[in-house]
Amino acid sequence: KVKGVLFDLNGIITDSWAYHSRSWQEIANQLGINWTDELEEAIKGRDRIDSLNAILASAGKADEYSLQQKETLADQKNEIYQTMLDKMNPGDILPGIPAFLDELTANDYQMIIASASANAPKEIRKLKLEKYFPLIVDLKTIKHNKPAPDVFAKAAEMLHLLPEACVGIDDGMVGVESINAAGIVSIGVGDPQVLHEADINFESTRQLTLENIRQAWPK
Ligand code: B16
Ligand code: MG
Repeated sequence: KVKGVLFDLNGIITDSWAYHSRSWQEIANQLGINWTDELEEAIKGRDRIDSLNAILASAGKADEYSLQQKETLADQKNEIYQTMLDKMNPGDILPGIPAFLDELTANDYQMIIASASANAPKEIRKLKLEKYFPLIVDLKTIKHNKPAPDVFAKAAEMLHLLPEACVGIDDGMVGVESINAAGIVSIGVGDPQVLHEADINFESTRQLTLENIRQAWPK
């Protein structure tokens, strides 16, 4: 029986993926790298340095930058993102999420944030969701970020639940991969063709209800 729900943050709780994307596009522009839909999907949910490496690799430029130059670029991206983050408020919570969080709380499910983002605690504060998410996986306690299983495996462990007692929700390919690798039922929210590896697909966060999940996954 499912007792715990593990939430990705960017793209599930809030649409800050759009801000991440815009920040990276500014960096790509600056480097003269062409932005494509494929690139966008490939980096969705990847951590900062992995995202930068994927952007550089897409233009065959991965070897042209030293580690230090890459760190500087990653810092620049985070500065752009942080400026956007300053304006984040509860109005930026995605549709359907407040009702879903209340429904889960009323039905005694446990909840935790399993995000690849170092900015997750700040975003939860900005969105005023600390009441639902006193627990956020601390990236310092894991070895490998998504798509490795660590983030979601750690989230289940922090709830003192076995993987089979949890479901994980993510909007990125690497996130769905991470959930699956942890042996947890995966819900992919977004384009089902992109997130075809997910056990359950929803096109929008509006569809996140207990009833819809039970119908899609009767086990
Ligand atoms: P930061 P999620 C991910 O968050 C974002 O989707 C991804 O675009 C970002 O690069 C990554 O966090 C790292 O974020 O630069 O803030 O540490 O979707 O896993 O909640
Ligand atoms: Mg995400």
